[in-house]
Amino acid sequence: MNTVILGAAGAGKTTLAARLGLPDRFHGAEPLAELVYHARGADLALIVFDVSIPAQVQASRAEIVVRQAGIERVLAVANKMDLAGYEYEAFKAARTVFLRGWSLTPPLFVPVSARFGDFVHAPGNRIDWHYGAALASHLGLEAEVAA
Ligand SMILES: Nc1nc2c(ncn2[C@@H]2O[C@H](COP(=O)(O)OP(=O)(O)OP(=O)(O)O)[C@@H](O)[C@H]2O)c(=O)[nH]1
Ligand SMILES: [Mg+2]
Repeated sequence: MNTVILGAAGAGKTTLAARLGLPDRFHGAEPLAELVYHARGADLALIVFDVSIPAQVQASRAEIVVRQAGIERVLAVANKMDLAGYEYEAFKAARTVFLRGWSLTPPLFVPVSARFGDFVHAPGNRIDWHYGAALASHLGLEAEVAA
């Protein structure tokens, strides 16, 4: 699967890419046309945002890239949950702000801490209110992780 990681500068893209073994192509502040050009052909976009910073504008930028590059699948990665005490309320509030900048069908949101690994390869025990799969499962990386 060809995956691109989008998101604001400093949102945690490099940290997450390293954990998942994915290419880390963007720093977040590139012109949109450049992002679109390099994201073409991707099957999946991970849109990483920092839950401690309002992500509305970043969501809009990412949405343009996703649409213009023709990327079919999107996952919104609510990162730095550790900074928010792993609290559900913080996740919900950050997701609401993200969605203010998003007009396509809402993506699936996965709360993670790229720094500490919660919900990256496995859920862990600190985010106990989210019942979805860890990111790696969504990316079909389980086999490689287990190997
Ligand atoms: N507390 C916390 N810090 C994080 C987390 N993920 C990343 N960071 C920190 O946030 C800073 C930016 O992380 P990067 O992974 O470099 O973010 P980036 O999106 O690649 O940044 P640019 O490439 O500069 O756009 C670094 O100091 C990371 O250690 C996280 O889950 N929790
Ligand atoms: Mg980076």
